[in-house]
Amino acid sequence: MDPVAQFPAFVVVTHALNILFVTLLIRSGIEVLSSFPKLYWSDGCPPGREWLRLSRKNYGADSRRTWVSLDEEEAWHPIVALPGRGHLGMGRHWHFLTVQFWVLTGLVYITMVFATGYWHYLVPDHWAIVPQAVRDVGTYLQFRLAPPLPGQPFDAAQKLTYFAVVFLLAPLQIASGAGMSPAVLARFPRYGRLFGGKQAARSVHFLGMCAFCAFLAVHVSMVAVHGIPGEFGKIFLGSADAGPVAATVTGSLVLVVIVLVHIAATVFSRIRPRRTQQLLGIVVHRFEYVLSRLADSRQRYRRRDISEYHRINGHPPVDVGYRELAAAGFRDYRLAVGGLVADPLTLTLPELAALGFTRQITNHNCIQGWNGIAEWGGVPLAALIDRVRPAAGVTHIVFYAMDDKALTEGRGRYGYFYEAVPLAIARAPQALLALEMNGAPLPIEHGAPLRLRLENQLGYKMVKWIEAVEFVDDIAAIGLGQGGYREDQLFYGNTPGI
Ligand SMILES: Nc1nc2c(c(=O)[nH]1)N[C@H]1C(S)=C(S)[C@@H](COP(=O)(O)O)O[C@H]1N2
Ligand SMILES: [Mo]
Repeated sequence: MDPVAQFPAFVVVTHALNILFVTLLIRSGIEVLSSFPKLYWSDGCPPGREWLRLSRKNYGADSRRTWVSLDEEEAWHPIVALPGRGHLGMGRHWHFLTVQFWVLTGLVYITMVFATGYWHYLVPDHWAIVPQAVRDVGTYLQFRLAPPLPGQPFDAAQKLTYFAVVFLLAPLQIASGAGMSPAVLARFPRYGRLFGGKQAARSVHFLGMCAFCAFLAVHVSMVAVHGIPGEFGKIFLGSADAGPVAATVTGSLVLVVIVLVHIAATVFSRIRPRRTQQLLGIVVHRFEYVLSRLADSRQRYRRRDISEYHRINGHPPVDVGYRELAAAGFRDYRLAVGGLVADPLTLTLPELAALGFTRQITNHNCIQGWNGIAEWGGVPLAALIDRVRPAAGVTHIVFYAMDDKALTEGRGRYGYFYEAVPLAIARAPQALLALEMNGAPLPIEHGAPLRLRLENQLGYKMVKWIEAVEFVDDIAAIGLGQGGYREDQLFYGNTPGI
């Protein structure tokens, strides 16, 4: 096969798929970014310390009006974000669906590259390629075409760039992406430290995305410079001898199909969000559940890692009943534990604490992207589970909260906050019913008198202001049936390990 005249079929196919997947990843990633359009280098995300803020909204650490992280969300246009206009849950589903196919495509590509000997055209074998590449760039800057390396399809600048994208940038994006997953961070805290923490991983991931965009811009303009019919023939038909019309038509068709997939994904997500959540969930929820099951939390941060500032999400309950409880120091608070258990219970806070008390310093990851490290003190959930003895068929534990979102949020949503947690995840190490934060009783805004800690999950599973706990064998009839308030109302996944 003459590599100069044609690309092998595996390159043609994986290249086309790659255009689709990378553009889907960029748009859905931008959607995720829009929910917390601030970037930090250090964990804790103190307001005002971001190195980049893509939002006019700016809340200070000492703001008089209480604000929550949901207020920081932006809504960006569907042209840049998938699906756009502030649909974090959907953006995540697209991102985590696409990434699986992208990684798969990448694995097939890499395997073929090495199996076919194609790697000779991709992997530099001599340092001389660096000055050569610099010279090529100079040539292009003089509006002349750089010659390909002898007997190879690419010029030196091209070869070096493709090598960097395939073997450095793509792995960096995968690694920094994993460096943001609560399950990965919980199971392998050292891995997180490799990047300098979750926020640094997030910043690297963002900069990697910028690098991909820059590559795309240059790559596309170089295609235009070299001549579209010829380049389209090579990369979409695998042949430099294809007629210019056939090449241009085929290449354009592939691109049109890719644009149509984007439009379909955007429109479908917006008009059928529940269907999208469920369909994409077939892959994504399962992946997140398996990850959550495999990655037990083993966090042991030091006292000096504790974040000076810890963001809040969710406004406290506003009803008289809660305010009276709080005013009396929660002396009259009772936790009701029932459902499919042998020994239903009602516990005062001291009775609950008597089931066993531990402390842990762990990292809290909100779905929006911020994090914070704190010490949590309370009762291992396993102790409560063992105390009430669940029936054989129990699948989930449901935690009901005291905040009615219709009253506290003002976004037209309604209903009391709740989350259902699969039994296996509720039993996992470091699953805690927290009564204390950083050595003091839980502050009101962080969930007083009792909140959940599930240290390998995202923040929204960790119900604050818990009122009751129910053991169930089915979640379909609870709320809107998706496994939690945020799953019901914002289409999030229900065992978020990423
Ligand atoms: N009852 C209740 N619990 C809740 C929420 C809420 O709105 N209501 N928000 C969740 C979300 S999205 C996050 S990130 C965490 C935030 O915890 P923090 O405010 O203590 O930082 O609480 C979770 N628990
Ligand atoms: Mo959150």
